Amino acid sequence: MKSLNIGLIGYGFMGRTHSNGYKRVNDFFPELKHRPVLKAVCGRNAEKVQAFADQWQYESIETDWKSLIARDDIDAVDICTPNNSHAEIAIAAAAAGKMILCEKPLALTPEEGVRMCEAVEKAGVANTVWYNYRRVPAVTLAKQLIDEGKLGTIYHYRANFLQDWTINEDLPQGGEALWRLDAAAAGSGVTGDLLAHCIDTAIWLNGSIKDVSAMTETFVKERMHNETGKKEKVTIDDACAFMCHFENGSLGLFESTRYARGHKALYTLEINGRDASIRWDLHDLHRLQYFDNSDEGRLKGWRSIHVSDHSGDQPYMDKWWVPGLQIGYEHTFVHQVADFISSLESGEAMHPSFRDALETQQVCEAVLDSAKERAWKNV
Ligand code: 4PW
Repeated sequence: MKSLNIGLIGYGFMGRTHSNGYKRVNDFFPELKHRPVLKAVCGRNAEKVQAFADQWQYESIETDWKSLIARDDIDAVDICTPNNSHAEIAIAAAAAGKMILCEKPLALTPEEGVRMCEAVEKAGVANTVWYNYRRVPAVTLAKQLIDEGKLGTIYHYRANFLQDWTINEDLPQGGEALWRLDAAAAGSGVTGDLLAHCIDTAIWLNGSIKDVSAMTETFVKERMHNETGKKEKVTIDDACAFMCHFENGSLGLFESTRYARGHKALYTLEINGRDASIRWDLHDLHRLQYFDNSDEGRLKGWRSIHVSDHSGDQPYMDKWWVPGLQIGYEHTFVHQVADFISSLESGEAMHPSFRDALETQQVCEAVLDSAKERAWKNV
């Protein structure tokens, strides 16, 4: 068994999901020949980063990401920092010859994304972006059914990502804890944070997006800064909806908001083809809803497929428990680590790569431009 030494930069919510993936992968994917080793975790606050290292059993800590990248004992750099530092860290890590696993969205802008792609491609280092929902078994099954042509010509693609955690007007913005509410750190609001997931899955399942027409809204115009205590203008989009044309001729409708009272993290998608339709819902993530128009008339109806088959026919599920038992959100990260290691071993390309994530970034940019200019925008 070879070691794959991981250097994690940033240790918030995503640092935990990734660390869990590294720790569990070999237990459930015994065929892999590499074992991730939690070599070092990096953060600016030594005390807090040490506490994280102790909890998750990282061997060492760093307080400067440049020192982490310079270490000879790090093979892969995992970037879990706010979005405005992805480009600088990734470009330096690529120059140091490190493999890179980067949190989504890839960058603040497509320009940054292009430089990141050029850096990893020039260095020839393995790279991926954590668009984890591709690796929900039911979503991967949807991909297989679409690729096999079971849906026939696709007419409609619609997706929502709904949350409600910023409705409170007294919620502060910015700083280390609430950087997702600061456009300078995050790039955008729901567009880059939530719709980016929907766009990544959509491009993967249904191909490229040609043009978009969007609207965004910022419902609460001013918030107190989390660290300075001063009231400041809110710079992010609180909600965004857009329609689009896909290159394959189908129409897309996307909506995301953090103002949908009652919804904490509801990602849903539906795809309608000539011959069949597919529906999926993150809150029922092990189920794929499927309507097949070739079913016998009296039995025709939506099937609710519980994706838990153990025979190997349903993606990833043979790795887990026994038929009928399900898995959850955290397993998507275990799957991404497994696929990343397996791509290193087989030499097959890993997806989503930085290049794939750049396409999502370009759609996000077109969406934000379209909303600003109130006009259709080509991607
Ligand atoms: O990437 C997204 C996050 O920023 C996640 O998939 C869900 O929404 C959970 O937290 C936020």
